[in-house]
Amino acid sequence: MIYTVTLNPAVDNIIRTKATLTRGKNNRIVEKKLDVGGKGTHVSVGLTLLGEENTCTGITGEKGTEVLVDLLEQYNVKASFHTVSQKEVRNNFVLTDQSGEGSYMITDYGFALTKEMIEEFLLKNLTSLKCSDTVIISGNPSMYTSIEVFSLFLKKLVEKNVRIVADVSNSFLYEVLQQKIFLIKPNQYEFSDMVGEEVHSPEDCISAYKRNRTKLKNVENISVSLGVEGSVFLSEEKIYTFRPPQVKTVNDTGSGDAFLSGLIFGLLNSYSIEDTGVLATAIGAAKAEEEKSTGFSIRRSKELEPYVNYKKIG
Ligand code: TA6
Repeated sequence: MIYTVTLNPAVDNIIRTKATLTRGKNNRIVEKKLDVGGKGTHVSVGLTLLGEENTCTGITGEKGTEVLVDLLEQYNVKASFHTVSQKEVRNNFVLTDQSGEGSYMITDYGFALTKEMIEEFLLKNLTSLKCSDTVIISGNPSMYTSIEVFSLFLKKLVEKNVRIVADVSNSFLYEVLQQKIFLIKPNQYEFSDMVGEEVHSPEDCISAYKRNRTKLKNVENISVSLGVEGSVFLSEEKIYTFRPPQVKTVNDTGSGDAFLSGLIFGLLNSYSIEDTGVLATAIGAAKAEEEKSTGFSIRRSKELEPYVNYKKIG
């Protein structure tokens, strides 16, 4: 079974303005909609669209959970959140306009997780976890959460000997690297922190990876996202670069999460690295063409696959 874990889920308030967003001007709203927010929730939507059964879990505030669960149900995603009384679901804001230059993401902090919340979550929502399962921790807990609490959660997963995928950053990513991890998806800045040297291009990533293999020995697969430059897939046996085709960007929010759902789908279904990377890259590009912050058109991603450029490096 696959479980996504979003430790700070959100409802995205997507606001589209008529003209390009400009300071000092009255930026008239042409459309407002709510969508699923928080990274692991997006991965669950992506996996569900790809036909991969999964359970969308996490810890969220009691107030407003029904909005988030309803939004997930619209994508046929099965949700099982641990809800904390007296807390509310986080509201994030995604501003888009017709400039085609991407979105502005304005996010709330959310609330600090405690040891008790983690223990209750594991007891109530991850009870049937077994060693062949995959747990995808995607999105950081609120930054008010102590690293000890996050580390406790990780250690409990390691004890259950599950396959762990993590898309987290900052001190949470450092914590993840202390454990045996199946896949991480850092961006180039997070990867620079991991290896302790600046990386600006796919070539920089590859040479830095080769110089720092010992530091990264716990991680089986790494996909470094490099924005428009695409991504670099790094593992002991295989190294590839993938570059997305040019698309008209409507809302790039959630493209990285959609990409991750494609990576996971390919790797867990024993696709070749080429096919996995092409699938994931086309999905990320298809997502950017959508107005909402989650979901993508499978048909459109199939159309885009032939235009994904990839290179086998090692
Ligand atoms: O990756 C997209 C997204 O999940 C948005 O939907 C928005 O909710 C934001 O990222 C949440 O990011 P955060 O790092 O605050 O959990």
